[in-house]
Amino acid sequence: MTIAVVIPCYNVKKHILSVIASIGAEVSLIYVVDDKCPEESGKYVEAHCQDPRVRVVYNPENRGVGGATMSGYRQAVEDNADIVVKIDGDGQMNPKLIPRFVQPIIDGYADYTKGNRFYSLESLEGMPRIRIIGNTGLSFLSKLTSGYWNIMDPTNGYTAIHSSVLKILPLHKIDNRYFFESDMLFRLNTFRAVVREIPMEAVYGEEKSNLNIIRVLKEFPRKHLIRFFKRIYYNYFLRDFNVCSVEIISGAVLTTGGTIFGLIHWYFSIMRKIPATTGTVMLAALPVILGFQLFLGAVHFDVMNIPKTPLHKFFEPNPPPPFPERAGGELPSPFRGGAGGGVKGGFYGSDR
Ligand SMILES: Nc1nc2c(ncn2[C@@H]2O[C@H](COP(=O)(O)OP(=O)(O)OP(=O)(O)O)[C@@H](O)[C@H]2O)c(=O)[nH]1
Ligand SMILES: [Mg+2]
Repeated sequence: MTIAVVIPCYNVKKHILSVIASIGAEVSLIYVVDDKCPEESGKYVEAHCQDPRVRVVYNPENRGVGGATMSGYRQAVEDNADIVVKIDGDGQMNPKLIPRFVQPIIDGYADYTKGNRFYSLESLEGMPRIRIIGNTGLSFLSKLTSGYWNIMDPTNGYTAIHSSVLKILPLHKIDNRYFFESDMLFRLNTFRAVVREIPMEAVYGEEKSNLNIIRVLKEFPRKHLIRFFKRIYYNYFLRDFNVCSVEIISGAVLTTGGTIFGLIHWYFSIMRKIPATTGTVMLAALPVILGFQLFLGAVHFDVMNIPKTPLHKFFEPNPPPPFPERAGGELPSPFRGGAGGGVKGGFYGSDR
């Protein structure tokens, strides 16, 4: 199992060597991605770091944290890494936690793991208040957009991914700037990859924040909205058509129909100064109420529809032989214990 670490670097000269030095022996490849860094972090690492695992990748132009991470991902896939971890170069992410992030993937419980700074309430004390409020709002938006209703802290950049899943992701389509972590979640959901969260603490030290809140507020809601509609279209109309799709269509027809009917009759009753009859009011209100209930049903379906069977297992180079070929030709039963029998690691388990 080859574990690689990608470190996007932009003005992190002060921290990068100590970040690399704290990466444990479980990691065999380290990609330092110089994102056209004005401080030339890449050259600095080449000159001052003797670690044989380190390789510096240079972006020809500044692409942002997402673009830098993608360059590292591509190189790691090319070098046949099995799991690729991403940590920042500014020392905010403790490399000692890497084993925590890769273990669920090795054990077959996840395709992608990401940090969550909201587990420990104590650790939140160190987080700037504006960031807590912003993150809570963004987390809810991200649940809608990505379909991972169980995931908090979507902008957390401490992540690990199985390379088989990395290979099927359209890396060129993923957002290059700060939206990239949220975009990753959206893309992962379109493949029904399993995402798990790892509790972690963020360190907010003396480093200067590069995050522009005004830009985030301007950019994120629009990007989330576009991806939300894409996800609904992909998951409920293109790839599947199920009870949720019917609820969405009938909910939309009933609420818009009821609203239009109600507004027209409201207008006429005001113009003619004649109050609408109970029947007219009912004909407007009932479809709106029913439509809203149908939307609620669709949301409930979507929340229950979180992917649960890890995807990377299906890409194993040597999949287990079909059941009858196993020990003694006897059919293993999931209801019988013992060697060779039953379901292993939940691979063949239900997805729902
Ligand atoms: N700001 C910025 N960071 C980049 C860029 N390219 C790569 N990075 C790296 O991406 C990582 C995350 O960037 P940060 O600016 O620290 O983002 P953040 O951790 O979400 O925000 P802070 O809390 O302000 O540190 C760091 O390792 C940067 O060095 C870029 O163009 N701009
Ligand atoms: Mg940072």
